[in-house]
Amino acid sequence: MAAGVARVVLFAICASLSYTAAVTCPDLPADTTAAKLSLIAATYNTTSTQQLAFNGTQGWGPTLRLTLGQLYQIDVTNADIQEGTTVHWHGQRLLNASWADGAAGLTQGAIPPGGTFTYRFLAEPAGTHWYHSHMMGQFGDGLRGALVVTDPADPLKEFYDEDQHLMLLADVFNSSLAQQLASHQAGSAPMAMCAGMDISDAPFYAIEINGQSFTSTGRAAVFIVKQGKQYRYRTVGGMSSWALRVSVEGHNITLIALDGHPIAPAAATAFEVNSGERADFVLTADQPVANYWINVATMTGHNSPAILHYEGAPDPATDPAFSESSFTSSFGCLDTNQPGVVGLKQAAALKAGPNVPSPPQESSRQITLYLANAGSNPVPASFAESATLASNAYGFSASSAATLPTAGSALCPEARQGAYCWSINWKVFQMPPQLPIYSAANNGSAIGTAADNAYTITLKQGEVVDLALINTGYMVHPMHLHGASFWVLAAGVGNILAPDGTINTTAAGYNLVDPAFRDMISVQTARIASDAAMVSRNGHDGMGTMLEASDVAGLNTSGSSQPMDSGSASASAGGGHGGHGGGNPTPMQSPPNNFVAGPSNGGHGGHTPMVPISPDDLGYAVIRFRADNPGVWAFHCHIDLHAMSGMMMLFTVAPTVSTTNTGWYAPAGLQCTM
Ligand SMILES: [Cu+2]
Repeated sequence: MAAGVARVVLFAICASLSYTAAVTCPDLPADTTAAKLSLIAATYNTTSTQQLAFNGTQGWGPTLRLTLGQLYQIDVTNADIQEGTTVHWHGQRLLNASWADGAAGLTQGAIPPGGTFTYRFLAEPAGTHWYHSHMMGQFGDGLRGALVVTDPADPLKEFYDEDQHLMLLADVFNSSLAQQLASHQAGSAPMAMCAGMDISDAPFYAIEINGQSFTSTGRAAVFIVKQGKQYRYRTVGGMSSWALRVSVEGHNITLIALDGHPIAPAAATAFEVNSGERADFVLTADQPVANYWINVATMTGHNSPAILHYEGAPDPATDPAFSESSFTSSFGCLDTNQPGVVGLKQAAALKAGPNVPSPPQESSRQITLYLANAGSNPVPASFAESATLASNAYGFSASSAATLPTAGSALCPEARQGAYCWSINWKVFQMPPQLPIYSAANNGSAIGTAADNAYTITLKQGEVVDLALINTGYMVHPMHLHGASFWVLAAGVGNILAPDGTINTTAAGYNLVDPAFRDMISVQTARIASDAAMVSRNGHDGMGTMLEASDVAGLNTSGSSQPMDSGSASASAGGGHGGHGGGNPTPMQSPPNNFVAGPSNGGHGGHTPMVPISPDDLGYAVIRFRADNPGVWAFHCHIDLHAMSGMMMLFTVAPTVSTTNTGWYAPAGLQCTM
């Protein structure tokens, strides 16, 4: 079937990125103090919206509830996934255990079919986290699960009575991530836009909450509460693309943690969550005994709700007011400035909560990272000039800068098709030819040679690093740092850089008192300065020429003949999602007016880069972290299509310890060398 073909295609992509020989992964030497768990990754259903699964479960894999400070040993077996697999423990620090980070091609090779890799790490920090495959495309195809680290001395305990509710959010598709990427590279994928902003480059099919939605499984998730009690909800943004807004009909909520770390309680009517982010909130069941909708909508307004059920209210399964045909299926494009909504514009102002460490008041290293589509976001003149300085703000050599595109000429590297190649500082990430890990086997030596396309910055152990993240386009990028949490010192829209690319800290306006501590930062889009500028937009981040849907009435049906829709046809035939009456609109079949369709890239010849955006209109965030965890750590966009197509880089924290101290090295032979 098409899906099987897609897995082969993905394997081919990986192979081209030097996933060569699969080797066995020896067991870790026994440690009797470790608590033992196991996961099995396997093909699930290649004709459904979920192609892969952990432990054979529909929806998310088993929830791992770990205790803060306990050592865990987790055996991950790959039953039959041909291109291999790995598991990343998203949000876990993995102090001195970079080898167990699960970043395929970076800290370990893929676990081959029939192979088992044993991970071992200390559970910290506490909070709501998750685990997922770190092979490209696989978490969006189903390899994801919740990981909750509980703290017996939870500083948030006073805010809630009950802590049993997990709200696991996922976007599911009728095409694999590999198919979606191929469509973009062929320049034939649909794009969702609102008010000139690029909302998603994945096709909308359905949003699942805890593995359920009217569209994909025929029923909504139900959360049971008892009147008068306060509930902690642990939300995990397991989407591979779509950002979501969550609100509970008739109830306000209070956010108490982001990415597992406490924040000062923040009341909200709704909150937004991007790919990879977690949000804990408290819901007080203080309304009349009844059923209520929990609306979970994309920013284009597609709603896939769950149900809040008070004990004593009618059974929602038989309550006609909560049937598939009775909810609001579309709100239209959502207003990102609506009062009471905590979205990424407001998240920048959220403060640290109890027990969160204060940031170091000074940094010893500043690095500027532009987030751009190398295929269509032109290089600003100031970047092109400052990148050639011997000591530039971008952490690469002047000779490396010579290989970067010049202003206005940005295009994907030859090896990447079309104009779809996301980048950091116009470097399109490619996997290094060898694992760049520090290990006893290579005596602690650093990155392999010929890894220039694997954009890598080496940090000194103990360094305090500021990253200025500059968004040059009209699409949000939820960036994730492995191996450390960071303080969000500043975020907004404007120019925070000096002409040489270094950070103008005055302009950035740091919060050095009580900034939130996170492992995700969703960087705001550039501002569309005027209606005229919006109308004149002649391209966008993801592809070349794009047209507003209102200008291409009738054109949007072109999607039905595109590669990514071949999965649509088979999924429809098998699952029959078309028959849900008043349920969610499915843009693949009936695009709403906020979707636009190709033609797109013109990457070869017809490509027209976007007009540069004024430096005053760029989105930005500045984060600070302490490079105190030796090893190799990925930094990447969590939108999987973006990471897959190049929006990734590496930080390596060089050892200052003696090479005879192998405590943080990969145990010999364990790394499944590529
Ligand atoms: Cu991105």
